[in-house]
Amino acid sequence: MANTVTKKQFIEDYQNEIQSLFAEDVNKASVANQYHALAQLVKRYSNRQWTSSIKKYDIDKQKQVYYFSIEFLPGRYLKPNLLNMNFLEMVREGLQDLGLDLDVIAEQEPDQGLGNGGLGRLASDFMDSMPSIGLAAHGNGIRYRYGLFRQVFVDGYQSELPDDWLRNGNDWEIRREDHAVVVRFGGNVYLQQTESGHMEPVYENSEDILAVPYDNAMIGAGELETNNLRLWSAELPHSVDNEYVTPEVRSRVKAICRDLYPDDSTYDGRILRLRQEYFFSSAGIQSIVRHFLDHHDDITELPKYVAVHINDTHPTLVIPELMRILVDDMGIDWEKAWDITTHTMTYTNHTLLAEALETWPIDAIKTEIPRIYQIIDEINRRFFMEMQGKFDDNLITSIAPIGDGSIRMAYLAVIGSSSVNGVAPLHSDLLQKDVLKGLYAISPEKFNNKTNGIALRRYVHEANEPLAKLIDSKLGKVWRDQPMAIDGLTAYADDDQFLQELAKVKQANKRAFAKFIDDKLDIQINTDAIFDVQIKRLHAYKRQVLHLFYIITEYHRIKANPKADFTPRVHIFGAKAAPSYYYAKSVIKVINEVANMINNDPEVGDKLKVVFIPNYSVSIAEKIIPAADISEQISTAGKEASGTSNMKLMANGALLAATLDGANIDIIKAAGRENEYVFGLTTAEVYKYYENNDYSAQAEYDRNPELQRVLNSLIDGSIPNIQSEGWDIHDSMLRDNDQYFVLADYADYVKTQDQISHDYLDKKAWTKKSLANIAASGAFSSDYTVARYADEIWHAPYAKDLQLL
Ligand code: 26Q
Repeated sequence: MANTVTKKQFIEDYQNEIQSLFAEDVNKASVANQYHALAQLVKRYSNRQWTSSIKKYDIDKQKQVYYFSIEFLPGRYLKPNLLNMNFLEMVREGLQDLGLDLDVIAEQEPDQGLGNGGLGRLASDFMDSMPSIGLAAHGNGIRYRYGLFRQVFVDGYQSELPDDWLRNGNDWEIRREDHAVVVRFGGNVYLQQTESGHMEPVYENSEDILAVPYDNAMIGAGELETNNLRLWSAELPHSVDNEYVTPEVRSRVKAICRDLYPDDSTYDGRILRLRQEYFFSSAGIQSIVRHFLDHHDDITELPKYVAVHINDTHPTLVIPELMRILVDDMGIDWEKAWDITTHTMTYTNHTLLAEALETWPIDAIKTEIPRIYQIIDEINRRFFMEMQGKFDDNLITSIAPIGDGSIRMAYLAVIGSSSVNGVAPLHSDLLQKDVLKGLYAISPEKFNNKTNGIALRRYVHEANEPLAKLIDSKLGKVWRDQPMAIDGLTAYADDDQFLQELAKVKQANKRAFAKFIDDKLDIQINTDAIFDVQIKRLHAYKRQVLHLFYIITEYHRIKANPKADFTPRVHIFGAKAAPSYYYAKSVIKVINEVANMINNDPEVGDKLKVVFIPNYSVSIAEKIIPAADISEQISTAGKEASGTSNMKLMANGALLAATLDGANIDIIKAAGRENEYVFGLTTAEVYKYYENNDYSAQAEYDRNPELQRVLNSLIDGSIPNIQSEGWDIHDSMLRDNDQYFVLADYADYVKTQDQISHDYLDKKAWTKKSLANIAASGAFSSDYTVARYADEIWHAPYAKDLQLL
């Protein structure tokens, strides 16, 4: 039931909240305290719905979904929560009456950056959509003491500082020590026969760690339902006499939840990461089984009432952990336990990069979680037994959970689940044909696609209020509730007045963004320029260098011909590099130095600016996206599983400059190719180069003088203040034969960018394209995505009548 609170009531409650928390009057309180009190009050308002959702799920025995993810990237909660409670306007006005500004107060909230990028943010978008469609689905993750590092630039180089997000406390969470569970690591384990005849494990010298949950309300739109995001924190068990605990033991426990691993692209088999994975997998499964048994008698009915989702391979240990509980703790036979487990588990893959597939050395698993090792070994043994005779031995060996001295997490996840999905049609297709080919051969029925989606409430309704209100003025509010209804905007494609209003909204957003950049970085940008945006993690396959090469090309052209016509551009980057990713850090340095060179060249003036915004985060994304004209989605075809910034930017009226990769393909289909800028090699062409092994970066270089000038400029001293970084890029292109086909796509990219510069001058035609993108964005609402997961993967009911496509 949605809350109703009048403005008058809110003002009184808020004054009381500040009084009781801080013993001062509203206007005397610091902005920080104004924020804390507001968050506390919103939490109080929302708690009633939370309790009632959870109670109702239990009474109705509604199927519960548990979404396990080692990362969640919520950003801020205040405004999205107010929006979903339908309190945004009321609170804004109430605060105004008190002489306060909601937007100023909201800026006080630290981002919760408990994720690296796309995967973690997708999990948080799902957390918004699930209660919004009335689906009983809860998150399970880790409460990292420090989130993703804070990025600063020192002399153009990335430097990493700790993200101390909990310094002033977290107003949203509730610590629930009464729901803590013990997670067991290490020691020795052997099996002993019990009196009743079954084998029971006996543990010696194990390390017992207390997992304490912190619960966070996930408030659905209109407060349809409120679900739980449970983040676990590691502590010493109370049974351990604290006085006798050595500092070493204490710090081993603390280490588990201290840091988020900041690498999202290359697999790094550090033991602490394995401990993190088992820690939250075990804690989550224990608490699910405990809760289930409080409300049900028959554990064999688990798959009917519970679905456990494995978000990428990081939580794969939920599979052997559930087996352990069923077999060891509950005395269920293996076959029955395996049947329960495989019908409960479902898995999503998020990557096509071979180097990112997780494997763990057998020895590491044996040492850290010996009983889990025995269980995986048994899963592996039975897998061989079941498959032998049915399939070729080489095939079986190549896809077994254990092989080459390692546990292969993706294979274990597929074998232990009833569903395996990719995150865009191309990606799902390549999983079947390439990455998981062998497993597809033995169980094709498990494989399916679920195209990613985004929380339009955050990225449009909240982050771009002027656009949302303009849409309301034509369509009413129906599109907020039924996102596909936004395609009603196509009726205004020839309405000059509407197009002008739309252009005005974009212009106002660009001015607001320009002010932000001026205040923050002291860079002045021309709001008549094309705002050309690339915001995502820094990775070779995402090809920020291709974008950089175009910028250098533009610069060379201006210098060669300073008087020529030029459509002004502002190139905007936001990107963090993994601290150990040497090449990515060189790219950051070079972009920063090219920015310095261009931004300070009086001959360039207002025509060209390059802005690299440090510390890209969810809250910064919310400032950039509404102001974007061009969305750079230029990964090598066949490498980006889906992408999600592509969807966020199109929903805000940016046009794609894109390769045919990931969900770009689906966006292009939905909005119409004539409304995007598509270029570059196709996946088939890329694979052909792999097969024939006949790609020559040198040949690309040799045939294109403009490209030669770009590459030469990296190493001939013309970019001030770079050292070996220019060579790093140059070498990756010519010495290492350009693994990601940057040079192959350069000419087509430049041509496409030039077309953009030309087309932008026709304001009306441009705005029409922008409108086509906005009107096509409804299909990418994560409300639909989670509804499809619910229908086709989890078989879980939800209340909302969403007209599915
Ligand atoms: C693995 C092992 C050890 C340490 C870290 C990791 C790790 C951490 C994060 C591996 C991968 C990630 C994140 C991957 C990711 O964000 N993938 C993106 O997922 C998006 C949502 O599906 C897609 O849109 C993107 O295409 C995909 O790159």
